[in-house]
Order: sequence, then C-alpha cells, then structure tokens
Amino acid sequence: MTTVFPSSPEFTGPAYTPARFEGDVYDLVVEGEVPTAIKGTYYQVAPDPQYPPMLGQDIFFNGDGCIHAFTFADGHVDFKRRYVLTERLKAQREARRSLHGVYRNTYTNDPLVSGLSNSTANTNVIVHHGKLLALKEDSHPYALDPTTMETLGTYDFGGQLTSATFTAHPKIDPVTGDMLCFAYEAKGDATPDIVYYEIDKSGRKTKEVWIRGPYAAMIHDFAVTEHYVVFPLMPLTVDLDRIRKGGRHFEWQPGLDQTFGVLPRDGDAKDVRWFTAPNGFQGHTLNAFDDGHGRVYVDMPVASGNVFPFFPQADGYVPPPETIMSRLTRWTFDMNKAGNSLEASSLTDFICEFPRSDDRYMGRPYRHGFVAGLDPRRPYDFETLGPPSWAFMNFFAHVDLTTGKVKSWFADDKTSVQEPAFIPKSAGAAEGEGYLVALVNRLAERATDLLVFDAQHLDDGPIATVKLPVRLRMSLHGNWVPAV
Ligand code: V55
Ligand code: FE
Repeated sequence: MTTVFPSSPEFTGPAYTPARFEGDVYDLVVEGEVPTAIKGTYYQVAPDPQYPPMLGQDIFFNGDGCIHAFTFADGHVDFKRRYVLTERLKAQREARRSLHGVYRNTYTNDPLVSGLSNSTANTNVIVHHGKLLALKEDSHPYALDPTTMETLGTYDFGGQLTSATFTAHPKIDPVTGDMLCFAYEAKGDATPDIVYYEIDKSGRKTKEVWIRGPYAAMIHDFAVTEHYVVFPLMPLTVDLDRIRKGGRHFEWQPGLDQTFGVLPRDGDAKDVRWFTAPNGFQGHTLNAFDDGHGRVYVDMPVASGNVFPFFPQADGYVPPPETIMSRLTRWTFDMNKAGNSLEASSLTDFICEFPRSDDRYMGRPYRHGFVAGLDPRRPYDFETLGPPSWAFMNFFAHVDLTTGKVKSWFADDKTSVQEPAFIPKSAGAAEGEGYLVALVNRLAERATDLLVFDAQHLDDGPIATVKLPVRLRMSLHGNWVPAV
C-alpha cells in the first residue's frame, strides 16, 4: 500500500489511528483477578478502515467492521480479532485500495463495487439462533461462525428478510428468546418505510409489520416493552436528490421535532401512533417497559443538539462539542390519552451515553443502568493528549433507578472509556448482580485494556485489568454471550 491515511482526527491519535490487524492472543495478561464465574465470550466491533479513503477523507462510521472476541474461562481470557469479510472489503483487498466514497452513498462508489452489499458490518454484533450477526443499519446483516469468526456471508434469515436494510440494535426478548428487530429506509435510500419483525430463537420470522413514517430519518436504536415497540426518528433526515448529487446521506434539521412511532406488538400498521417532542438528539436506549395499562416508559440519553458533527445542518453549522450534553431522560407515552405529546423527565444530572442494562430485564420493569459518562470537571492531561477526540468519555456509572443512587468510577486524566456490557454472575442471579466489562483507551500509552468491575461496586475500581499487547481502534457496540 503506497497511499497513506489522512492526518485528520478521524484517522490519527491513540483512539482513531486504524489498527488493521487480525490475530489471536492466547491467555491475555491479567492484573488482578478475573472471576471464574465469568464464562463466555464478549463480542464487540470496531470500524477500522482497511484502506485510506478513496475521496481523501471519511467519517468514523464508514470503517470496515473488525470484530473482537474476548473468551472467558477459568479466570483466563483469550482474544481473537477478525475483519468481517464483507463484499466491500473483499473487493478492496483485490483492488488493494478503497473503492468506497461518501458514507452510505453508493452513487459515489467506484463502479467496481456496484451491486455489492454496501455494509461495513461495523456497528454491533449479536448472537442469535447460533449465528454471530455483524450489523450495519444500511444493509442486511453478515453472518459469521461464532467460534471461528469465519464470515459466512450476507444473511437474510433464509430468505425471510423483506427489507433492504436491517437495524444495528435488535433486542432479545428475555422471556421468549425472540429477536425483536426492525429496518428503516426499509425500501431503500430515503424511503420513509419502517418494518418491524419478530424472529424466534430458531430463526423463524413470526411477525412482520410495515409502517410508513412521516419522513425518512435516522432511526439508529429503538425500544421494546412487553406490549409495545417505539421507533425514535432523529432530526437527521435523508434526501434522495442530495444523495444522487454525491452529498451526505444525513442532514441535521435544527427546527425539526423529535418524533416517536409507537406500535402495539399485537397490533398492525393502523395502530401506530406518532408522538413529538422539541428538537433534540435521541441517543441509545437504556431500557424501556410498560405498566400493562398503556403507559410506556423509554429511558435514553437525549442531547439538546446534534451529536454527529459529521452530519451537519444545511448551512454547514455544527455546534461546539462542549455545548452538546446527553442526559439520561425518561420519556412517558400515555396510550390512554389522545394527542401527540409525551412527557420527559430527567433520571440523572450528568453527561452520559452508551447506556446498558441487565439484558435479562430487556423491555421489563428494571432497576439497574450502566453508562459511560463525561465529567468535564475531572482532570484531563491536555498537555500530553491535546484536545479530546470525538466520543471521549472519562467515567463509568451505575445508576440505581429505584433509589436514584449513582456509583461511579473515574478512570484517570489519560484514559477514555467505551461502552460497557453487563455479565450476570449466574443465570439465576438477581438483577444487576454480576460484572461490568468495558474497553478503555490508554491515550498516552496508545494502548487498550479491557476492564472488569463488580457491577454493584464500580466505585471500588476494576477487579481485573485485562491487558492487550496491541492497540485496538476505537470501537462501538458489543454483547455478552454466556458459554453453554
Ligand atoms: C451510528 C453508527 C453508525 C451508523 C449509523 O452511532 C449510526 C450511531 C457505526 O456506524 O452507520
Ligand atoms: Fe449504536
């Protein structure tokens, strides 16, 4: 490779410099003690561009998906890192260069990849009916073998997927094991169509409801409860003309409401109700539940403005990052009331994102939340590190939603923390009783560690630091899969 990566923040520094390797490390070095109760694999995915961008610049969200697997057994942790061998990555490797233009704009790609899946498979990984699915919301999933991490190919659930796209944030119903999932822009670029699916634990589609949104917008995550699903349409809209002219897929709309579609799970398209709240940025879902009487509660960080500076508004404006603060919010939808308004209340008073709950309580009344937080009052080694890069966070927090008590752990002035995942102590353990794992970037050392906490005692600090001998690129989402 004779070209080099750009010197912009998207491709430089301890978190964002591409890592680009694949490999295995048997028995990672552990400081402290990994509890033997932790048995299974933590899968997690990073966008990691194989080649410098064809157009000379690119956004973080367009990197090729590379999966990390941390397998825990007997107090030891083994590591594997593999690219998803997507159609686009295979074509790039053959050409020995990037063939892809603007994020989610196939009109700007090299003709060599026309007709191929545009998926980078870089946003989330989840195991369902024995398949490791690598997800990107613009395309069908990729399936991999969970043990070997060999890519099997694009996956349409054996012909059952009728949409052009598929979410990166499916949920598993803890009672049935069904995958509750959806697609937006489900009939292709800029279509306002949304489809909701339920896929049972043997991989059979048991429900499919098509609805039409009021406009085409990003629906990055969604929320499920026992009786409802909620689709948050973010004020990031899509315009086919702009895309055809080679422009950005998404544009921030500062004057547009936050919109939510609420679908009863036993209902049909005619039963969807639309709710609106003032302009803001809906983040990832922590959890949601309903009271059995038509009141639906959805908990998520919500920011006052655009968290994605790479999707600016029409005049190019992006707010200064220090003015954008995501705060954990509870939305209440009352299906007994007419109208389109909903209530918002604050759950905590600090900046956070990447919320996770004990997945055994997905969609049900729950008590424990875990987040990555940003406390701007904490020390930061600006002299060594320069300005913090996008998605910089500096602490983990456990929020007890019953008592309102928060326990947190600040890393240090040279560490950025990533999304945590909750691991139950055992299948029958009480809610929140278990461990929290998360990657952290050691920014001064250009290193990456996996930390293990007692989930109920984050403030005691990690009980184990699992050290990687190589730096990983900044990553996104992951999920815990217990050993069988
Ligand atoms: C997100 C991430 C994406 C994407 C769309 O975090 C939304 C939100 C990593 O790619 O394509
Ligand atoms: Fe996400």
